[in-house]
Amino acid sequence: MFTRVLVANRGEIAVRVIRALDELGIESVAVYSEADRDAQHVKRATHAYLLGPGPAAESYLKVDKLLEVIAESGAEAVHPGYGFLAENAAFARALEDAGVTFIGPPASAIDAMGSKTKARELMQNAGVPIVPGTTDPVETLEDAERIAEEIGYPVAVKAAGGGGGKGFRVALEPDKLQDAFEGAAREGEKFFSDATVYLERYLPDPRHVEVQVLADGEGNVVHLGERDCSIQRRHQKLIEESPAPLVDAELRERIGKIAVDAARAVDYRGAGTIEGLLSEDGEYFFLEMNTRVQVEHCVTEAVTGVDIVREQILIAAGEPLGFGQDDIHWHGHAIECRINAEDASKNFAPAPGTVAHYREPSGPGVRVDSGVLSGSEITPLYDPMVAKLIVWDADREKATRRMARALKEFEIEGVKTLIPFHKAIMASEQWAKGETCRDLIEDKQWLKTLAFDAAPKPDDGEDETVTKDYVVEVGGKRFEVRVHGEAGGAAPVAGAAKAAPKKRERKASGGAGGGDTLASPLQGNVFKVLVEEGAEVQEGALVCIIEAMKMENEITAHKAGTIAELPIKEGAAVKSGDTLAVIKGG
Ligand code: MV4
Repeated sequence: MFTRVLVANRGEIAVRVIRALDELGIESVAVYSEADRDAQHVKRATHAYLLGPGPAAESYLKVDKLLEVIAESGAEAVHPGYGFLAENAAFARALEDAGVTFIGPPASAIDAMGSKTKARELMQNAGVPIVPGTTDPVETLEDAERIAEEIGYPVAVKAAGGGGGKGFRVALEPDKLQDAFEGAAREGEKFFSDATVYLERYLPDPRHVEVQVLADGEGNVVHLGERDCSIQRRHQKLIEESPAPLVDAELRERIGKIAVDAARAVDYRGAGTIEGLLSEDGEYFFLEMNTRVQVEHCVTEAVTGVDIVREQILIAAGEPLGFGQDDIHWHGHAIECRINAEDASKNFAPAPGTVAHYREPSGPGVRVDSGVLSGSEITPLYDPMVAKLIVWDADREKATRRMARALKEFEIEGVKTLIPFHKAIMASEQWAKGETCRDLIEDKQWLKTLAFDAAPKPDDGEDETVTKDYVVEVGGKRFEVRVHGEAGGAAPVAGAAKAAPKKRERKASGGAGGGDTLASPLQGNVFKVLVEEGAEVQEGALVCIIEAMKMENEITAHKAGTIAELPIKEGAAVKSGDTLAVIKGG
């Protein structure tokens, strides 16, 4: 067994891995960027080393620096978590060359699954069902047009280097194919330096159902059942659950076998996930394999009792699996909500900031995996997840009530999060019926109802408005009241405060700067400008796309009118509060 393991990641997954190491009696080595000096993963690890400046390219992605730290710390193995270097075959090989164990699959399996066209061909040869379409790259638009006719519209165009929905476009009809083809290629080039695309039949309203597998070095492969991750927003999963609402024991066995076959076909070792689509008529198709631990692994842990991260470490240390397929039993129902620093009412705009107050829910059946504490900064440098809230209960309905209860207990102040969104989904009829909730997530009017309480206006030097919470007792009954009043004026509640209450809430991080000005709700780079000066726009029309926190954020017009000013350029940086457009009239 290892005596010291380096965790090449940050945030909640680094904490998760450190916990598993601690339970195995293994020392942990954390690494961190300058932005993460006070992070929880750094505090919890046995040892910690600075990698470099905040941007991931100068810290968490810097292979040379990591290799230096690995050597200096004496770590014998590296756990990559998810994201960053987790699916980087070159990193896995560099470790191997340095005589260090990569806690993950062989580099050859990462490579095999990294190219989606190669993976589709391998899977087809292994008898794993793939979505009908091409296994070879589609070189030209003319080829695409011919093949799309054979497949039949609508077709999905996907980037071969992609995955997780990056470089995924749909052409509903022939005259939309060029846009889809070029869009997917452009995104593939941008994110993966690979403009290769392939075509698939587009399945209407499928479920995203994925199967967790574990494989040891002795040829034992087991599956831990499925997770349903159909509730997504722009290919970011928001809610996951296990078991999947539409999967019974028979289907579980069938897709479990498909997943085991897929893993065997690439000589897999460690924990991996077969992602697939379950069509409306119950057909299951392989989509791609994730060769790492996933964000949503916790729901599988809850229903099987298997500690997936511990198993990863044991397998990498050369131990055989301590159980077979017949030892795996599923019990109850688990749901995970990703608590992102995002404002669902503003089209899921990122809402970075400082977590002023933080208190996690607890009680029966509740697990919180998080990397933050009160005072932590959610920076636009990394992904926006503040915490994962996972609940378990005997069945789906009970688990739903437990999730609603835990969401109510969760106290996060200073940054806007998806808590109101999750509360609304848990209370919805669609969720109760086990639907994908796509109609809700894409409904701008519904999302607007999730708006946060109005925050005070920025200080304009004159009649500043402040918000303060008070507890009052009326006839012995306790009430919590929120008072919006003038800062310099008389105390809004008699006797409650002598001095003017201090401004407590952070300035609203979204929406218009007031009047005609459309202000940027976030810091990022202008990816695309979709209007011109002088153009007429409707309220809600797409004005521009700002790339931040690895996401493309659609910024829409806050009112109807004419674009009078448009001081933005594609590729340029914008700060939160910068004017994106001035819209006059309307
Ligand atoms: C698809 C699809 C329909 N047909 N592929 C790919 C990445 C993943 N994030 C979702 N992906 C999809 N691939 C074909 N051929 C529909 C989706 C899809 C989806 C699937 C299940 C549940 C929710 C979804 C949300 C968006 C897209």
